[in-house]
Amino acid sequence: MTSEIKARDQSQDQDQNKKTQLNFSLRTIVISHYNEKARWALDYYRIPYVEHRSLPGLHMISMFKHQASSRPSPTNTRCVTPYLSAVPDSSAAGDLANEVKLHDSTQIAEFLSDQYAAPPNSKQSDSSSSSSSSGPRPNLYSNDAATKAKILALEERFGKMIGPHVRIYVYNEVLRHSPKSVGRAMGQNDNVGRLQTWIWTLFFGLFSWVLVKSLHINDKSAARSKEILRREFEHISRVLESGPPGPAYLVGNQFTAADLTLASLAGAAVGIGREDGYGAWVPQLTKARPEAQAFCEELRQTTAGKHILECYKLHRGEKAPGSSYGYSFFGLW
Ligand SMILES: N[C@@H](CCC(=O)N[C@@H](CS)C(=O)NCC(=O)O)C(=O)O
Repeated sequence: MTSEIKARDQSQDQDQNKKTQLNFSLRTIVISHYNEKARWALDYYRIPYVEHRSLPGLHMISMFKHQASSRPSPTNTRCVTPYLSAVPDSSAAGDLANEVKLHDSTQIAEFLSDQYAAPPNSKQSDSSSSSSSSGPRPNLYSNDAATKAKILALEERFGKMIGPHVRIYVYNEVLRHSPKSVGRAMGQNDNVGRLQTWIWTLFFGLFSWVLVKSLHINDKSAARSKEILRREFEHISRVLESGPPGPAYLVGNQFTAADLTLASLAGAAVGIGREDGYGAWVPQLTKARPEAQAFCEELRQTTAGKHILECYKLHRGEKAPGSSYGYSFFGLW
């Protein structure tokens, strides 16, 4: 390595450090796949953050003071998660006018990539870096406008065609067809503070009923979602199979926000869990009803399914060093 490259790398690392002088706090519904996307983007750029985790329904309490200005979609409330806030550390201590507030996983990934990706033409910018490589990570959105538009279009597609259908399909299995203990376990396994665990365990029947009713979860909607997922996996498999020679990614030969979005939103459908890097304990379809296990296995065998498993293996990595969990109410919430 020449001294010129070394000096450039050092200055990039210093630049990175300067930028991490923002204090990041992420409010999540801990098990949610859209929240996994935001967590993954933070972990990918190794940005330390405090995660304030909630369970579905109880997130309204955690998000009460941080609501979005409007409902992003008919299936969301103004308490929608993920919610990322970034407050400058020393330069403007306490100056909340400079606070960054983002209520959408794509906006979060784009913001982090803009701020923390390796600069164009640097040695890291065009490599297909795995989670173990050091130095700033490549841009998740590409520096080329046409490529970025493609990535954003795929993200939007997955946000509509995968995210909501994985939610309906998985909730139908877990809340309506699995033993109650599996649904209750979402509030256990170190997912949240102790008070939330108690409330969830005690009132699980009520939470489950509200989720099922409000998200219109039943066998008919789940069957429709299952079919949509099956078709979407076929489509994604074709995209991956028709790509340029070299490592198979959705856009070009490099891991981008399109792959990250697909892997986070569809992970639960192919049985991804905490041991694969998912940032929470989630019920495993591999342990659900035989028909759910069979569908999980069917998806895992597709090119798209294999790609998701591979993305977790190569790019999910660990929680960003220096990150922690935020608790309130005497450490119980
Ligand atoms: N388009 C949004 C969707 C986020 C979303 O659907 N969040 C769900 C969790 S899976 C949520 O917070 N629902 C509860 C609510 O809206 O109050 C994103 O990508 O961030």
